[in-house]
Amino acid sequence: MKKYPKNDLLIRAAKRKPVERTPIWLMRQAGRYMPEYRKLREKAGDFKRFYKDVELAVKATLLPYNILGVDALIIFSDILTPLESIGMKFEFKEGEGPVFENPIEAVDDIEKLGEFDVEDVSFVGRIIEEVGKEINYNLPVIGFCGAPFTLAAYMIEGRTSRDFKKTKVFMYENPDGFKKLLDKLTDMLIEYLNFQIKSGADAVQIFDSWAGYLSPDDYREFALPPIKKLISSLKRDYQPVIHFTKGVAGFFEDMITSGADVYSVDWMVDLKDVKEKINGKAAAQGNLDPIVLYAEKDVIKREAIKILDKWGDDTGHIFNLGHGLMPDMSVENVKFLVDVVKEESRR
Ligand code: 1CP
Repeated sequence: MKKYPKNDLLIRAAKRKPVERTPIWLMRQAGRYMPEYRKLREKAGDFKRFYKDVELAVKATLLPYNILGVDALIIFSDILTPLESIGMKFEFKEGEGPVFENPIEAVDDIEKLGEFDVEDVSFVGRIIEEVGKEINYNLPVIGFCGAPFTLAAYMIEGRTSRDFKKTKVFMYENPDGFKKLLDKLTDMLIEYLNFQIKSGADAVQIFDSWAGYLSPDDYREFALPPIKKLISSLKRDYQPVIHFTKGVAGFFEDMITSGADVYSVDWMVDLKDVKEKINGKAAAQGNLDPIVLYAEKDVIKREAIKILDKWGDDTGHIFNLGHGLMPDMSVENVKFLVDVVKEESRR
């Protein structure tokens, strides 16, 4: 039976209910910057084997629980995890990231994609269940997925990109075909996130990491509608939805119509403006520049307090970075940030 988490600060902040202090967790909190992570990674051999191995993935998820003392655990997986089920073939190459064997090159390739079968990702459900049990339901467990646009971009580029040339040319030349792909991914993600919630996820985050490369018009036409459909199709009880977009400054007003409980923003927007624009209708997450963590501790403290002050004492803020932790960051500095936020945000 699913249990409600004992420390529910994140859920309360997401629902704008009173909190004693600001909850904090960090994107990419289980990652290469931790020596313990690197050991698990070595044991697994390759990254895909790592996230499919329930025992190892649970251990990775738990690392920030024991080492950092964060207020939520995001399951160890990847946004690309469900894509194998629909026939996408990819590997994670050392130093390169994901590389696809069969990227989408033409509208015909979309028709050839298979049907999503949630059984193919049953390991994700087991990881969520096991993490909950391991921590005796002390903290919320966050499930996640990539947003339809961001996943489509990986499928078309076939690898990491800095300009999304193939994706955009495909989108401009075949807008209907591109929307067909987004629809297909949206249906898959509805099933995938509902499965994660059913397996015990206490919150879900949608990562639209690359939508910030779109013009506001294209964001409204292509990226936003599938997210609205995804969020409105989730069967949830108390579980909040967190919607993350990187590079959101140009269309923040549009983003906040997606229907999420929490909007996760990067450091290129001012949290004070975010609060004003949200106007009490949702919560926000973010938005420390991760680079701050390379600086001296007094700088980390000063910049963290600056963010806390921008939101003020009201509930509705979840502290996080504007994007993920990097592999060469110091665990000591990351832990220091967590401690500072817990201490300085006490009401
Ligand atoms: O070498 C390794 O050990 C693999 C590095 C790695 C890790 C630790 C990858 C490959 N994925 C992950 C885990 C991961 N990915 C998590 C786990 C939970 C946590 O946050 O601790 C999450 C939430 C993700 C999500 C993810 N994967 C995103 C969205 C977040 C973001 O950073 O914007 C994206 C874009 C990916 C794709 C991906 N997977 C891995 C890499 C190196 C990349 C990025 C490649 C690129 O820049 O395009």
